[in-house]
Amino acid sequence: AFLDNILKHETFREGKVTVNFIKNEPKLFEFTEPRNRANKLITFLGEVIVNGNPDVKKLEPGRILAKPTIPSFPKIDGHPKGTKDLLTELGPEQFAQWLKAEKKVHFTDTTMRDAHQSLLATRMRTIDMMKVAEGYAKNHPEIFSMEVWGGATFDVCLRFLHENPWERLALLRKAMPNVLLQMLIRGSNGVGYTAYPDNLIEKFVEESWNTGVDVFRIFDSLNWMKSIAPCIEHVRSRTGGLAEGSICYTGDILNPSKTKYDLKYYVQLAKDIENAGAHILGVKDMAGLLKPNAAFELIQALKSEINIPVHLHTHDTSSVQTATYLKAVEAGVDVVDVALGGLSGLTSQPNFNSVLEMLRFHDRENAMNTEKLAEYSNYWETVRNYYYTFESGLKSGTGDVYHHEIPGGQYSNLKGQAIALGLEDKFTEVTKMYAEVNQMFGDIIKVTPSSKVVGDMAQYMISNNLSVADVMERGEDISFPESVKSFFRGDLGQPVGGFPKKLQKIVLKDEKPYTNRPNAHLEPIDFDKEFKAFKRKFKKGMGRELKMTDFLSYKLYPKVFTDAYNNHVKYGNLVNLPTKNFFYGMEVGEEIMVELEGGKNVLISLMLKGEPDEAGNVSIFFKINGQLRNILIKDTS
Ligand code: 3PY
Ligand code: ZN
Repeated sequence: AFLDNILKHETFREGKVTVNFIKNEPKLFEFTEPRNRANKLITFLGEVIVNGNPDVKKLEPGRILAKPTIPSFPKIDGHPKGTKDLLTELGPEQFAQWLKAEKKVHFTDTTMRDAHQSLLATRMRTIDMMKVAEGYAKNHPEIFSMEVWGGATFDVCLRFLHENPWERLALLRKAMPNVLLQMLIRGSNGVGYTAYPDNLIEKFVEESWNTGVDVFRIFDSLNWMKSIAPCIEHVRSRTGGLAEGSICYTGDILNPSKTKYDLKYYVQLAKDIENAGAHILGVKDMAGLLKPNAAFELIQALKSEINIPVHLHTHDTSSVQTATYLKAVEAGVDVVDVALGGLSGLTSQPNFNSVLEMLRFHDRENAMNTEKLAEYSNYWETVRNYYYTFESGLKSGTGDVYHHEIPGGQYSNLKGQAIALGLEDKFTEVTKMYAEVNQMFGDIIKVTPSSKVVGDMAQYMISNNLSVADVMERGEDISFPESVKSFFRGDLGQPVGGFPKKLQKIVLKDEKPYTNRPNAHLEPIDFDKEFKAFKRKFKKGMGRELKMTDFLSYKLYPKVFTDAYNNHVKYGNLVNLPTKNFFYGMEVGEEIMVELEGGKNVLISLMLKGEPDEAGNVSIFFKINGQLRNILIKDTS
């Protein structure tokens, strides 16, 4: 490539080469793609081979990572007509009416978002989704929607997977052009953990639609309409998609002593969401607290009090949520969320394959090819094994969830942390403290990010041996976790019934909380000016022009984006690296085919891995398309 650069150089071709030619022409060292890309790729592989992927433990000896079987699909041009086609044809308002008039129950498949967020710490990589995306959309065009984006996936893509979340969305859109793609958005908190300027969220919604999102499930972690309503408005004004305004369900409407979140409360909130312009009402049971009989009452009331379709989401932490779906179906729910068998159950969604069987011959049955779906379930079960280091260790359902009310995603995280620290026996203590902190905070809605505040406080109290009484009595001397201060300051909005005043004073000391929208305190983004500055700052580029979507990633997560950018400059695009090699490197003698950005394939084999020399450098020999390449990697272990 170096010689190639010399031969192609103007000075050389014109015969004007002097002794300093090579020294003065840094361009000669800029190797053209794809050689440069392959070099970057083996640099990453070398790092993982020598030092491991910092995100995982080394592959445990003896663990077999079997090759998953990809289900076959009809080799047809184009995709069979699905819900996305219907949305295009009808527009969101009429589409919602169509959905409401449907007799059969519909399904959202969460496998590619919430299921792996809740079971595998959100680590599912794009390549494993792409292997089945096209076939799935061709085999199952009758699916209502595929939840594929938002929630924690955005952050984790950038932070841990070295992937661009926007690119994931665009790829999935291309593979599944016929069915609705769905995302989860945390109202004014977007896909982050704090409030952002309104015009940033607006732009984010617009670009999400442009890249591929059709259904926006919008919630607020305190059920605060002032955070939900503006986001519904963004969807209505900036996209042709569906705004699914959602209520987060907590407590138990069947329990007469729990009066804060009763049926009346939920029905009123649903009406507010409908009045704010939502096309669909989401009922987001993030902890899986909605019991079967409560579901019947709630869904029946909602169906009679509002005029938009109702979409139910739950987590199977208790392991009885399939019964909840049966009751909800009988009460007239329009859509329910399920995950393919291999990634279902426990803190994830109920099992799609089993829910279909449960409803076979029911008068609201939505018949699907269950044999084919079983093949997809098997695919995910095999793929799941590659992510075994992210499993939480949870083995069975738990009835305790009705007491501590910890959301599915958070529960597996906390449990995993406790197991990793050898504090499994302390986990019960953490969950009990979580419930106590919730009461101390005034019994709040707990879902990202408010759930994180409760979790942080519970862990802080356990590790500092503090009781609720200690906090209330000697709180002046306690320096509270940052997230707790921020919550009581009003950064996440206002909880139902307001903040407990005494505790708020203890936490904030002399700081004054605000009571209006946190966004009102944030300067709007000057897109023209800041986007230009952004392009200057990251001018090394990513082998392509920087886009508005990159800028949005940066504004949402400045540090995470900057790290991801630097990684990209160093390692290139890693999205096509097989998952086994991304996490666990390569074995000597192993040979892999990787598609480089731009479509070229390279064959990479690991020939030899040396021992660290005196300086700690390890020499690694690869073959790239048959040519030997040697790199040195510093052993930092
Ligand atoms: C998220 O906000 O990521 C959630 O999944 C909340 O349940
Ligand atoms: Zn969920």
